[in-house]
Amino acid sequence: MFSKDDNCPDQQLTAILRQELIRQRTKLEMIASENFVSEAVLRVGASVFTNKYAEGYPDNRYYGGCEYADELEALTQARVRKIFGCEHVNVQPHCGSSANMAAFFSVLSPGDGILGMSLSHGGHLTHGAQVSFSGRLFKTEFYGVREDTELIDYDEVLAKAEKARPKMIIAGGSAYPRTIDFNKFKEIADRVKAYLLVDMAHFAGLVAAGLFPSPVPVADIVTTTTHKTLRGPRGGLILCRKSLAKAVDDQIFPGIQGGPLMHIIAAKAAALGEALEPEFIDYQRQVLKNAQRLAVHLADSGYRLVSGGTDTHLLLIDLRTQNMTGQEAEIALDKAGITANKNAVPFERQNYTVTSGLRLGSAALTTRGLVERDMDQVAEFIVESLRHYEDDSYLRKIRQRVEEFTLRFPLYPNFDF
Ligand code: DSN
Repeated sequence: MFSKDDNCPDQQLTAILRQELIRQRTKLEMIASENFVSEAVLRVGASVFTNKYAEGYPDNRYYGGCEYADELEALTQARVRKIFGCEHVNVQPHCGSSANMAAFFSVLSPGDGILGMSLSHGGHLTHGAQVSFSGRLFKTEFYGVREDTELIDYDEVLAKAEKARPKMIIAGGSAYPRTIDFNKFKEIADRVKAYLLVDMAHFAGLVAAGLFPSPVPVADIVTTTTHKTLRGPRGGLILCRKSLAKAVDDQIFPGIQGGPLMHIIAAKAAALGEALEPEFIDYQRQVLKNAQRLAVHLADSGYRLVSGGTDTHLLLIDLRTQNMTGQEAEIALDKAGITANKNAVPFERQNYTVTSGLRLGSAALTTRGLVERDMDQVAEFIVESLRHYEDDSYLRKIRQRVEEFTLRFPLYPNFDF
């Protein structure tokens, strides 16, 4: 990232970077797993720590010159412990997938059983899907939501756990809009002597602000990404009790990763510093209010929301009653300047490249400064775009209105390429 006064000599690269900045500025970002980091986090993520190899852990490295890397990693760990109250944290995972992989490998062996939430019911690829390492290496069973309430079916979780006797149960996911009862999961896990892993990637920011139940005191291991509601750089974390610390650390390095990305760890520290400020709680409260306002507006406009609404930053529209696919909706919204993603809905009949759902999130728009009345306008843009999803010239007109609307919420005003 360059300031307006800097000159980047690589014109070809500059053009791409500039276009992406313009895209982010002029569209409405509603992918539930995305956010906009602060300018401070951006700058720190581009620091000289990108030059440093630091395999190992603080005070136990395989390279010289790690004294400041040690200080940085210890500071980042301390901030995670302060925010989430965990006994131990590994701040090195490059992403959520590697955090989950290391968490699995720390207590499981290939061939062991796992029980995770089905992808189409809101789970995640790394919770046992066949196309991911998790489904290839482990014997997977899935639980889902009840057809009537679209809430997690804890009776089914218990029944599946008693039948399959998995060594690990996984809670959390990517498209489940409701609160999760971690105590119930723990009771079930204890009953079958399984580990409980909670993947809190989506709602970690809400947990940090005390607005969503914390899995940390309950679960054996908690994984998260840092770039969703937590509003940090792209990356992961693993939180656990002291008794599992060595097993987890050994699986991140040397188990599955090499040198940690120290510049990203620095950016994690910067974001965690922001999460410790009182304004972060205000931000997360607004994230919830914005998601709820969007949900109400869409429901009033005739759209069916999976589970009827949301307790989090995300909501999932079931488009089956509109005779539209998720793919069609995603494309239409993109033409209108709204970025979102198609998503499977519970009891999905379409394949994963088409789907019957559309997932929307409020975290990124809230960072841009939108409040409830602005979400009404956003909901109107969405409703109009979906109504006219086959009319490109209409969608182009909405695109112009969206662009004008985004000018009211400046993004990275001090940056340019
Ligand atoms: N791919 C992320 C999401 O969009 O939810 C999860 O890793």
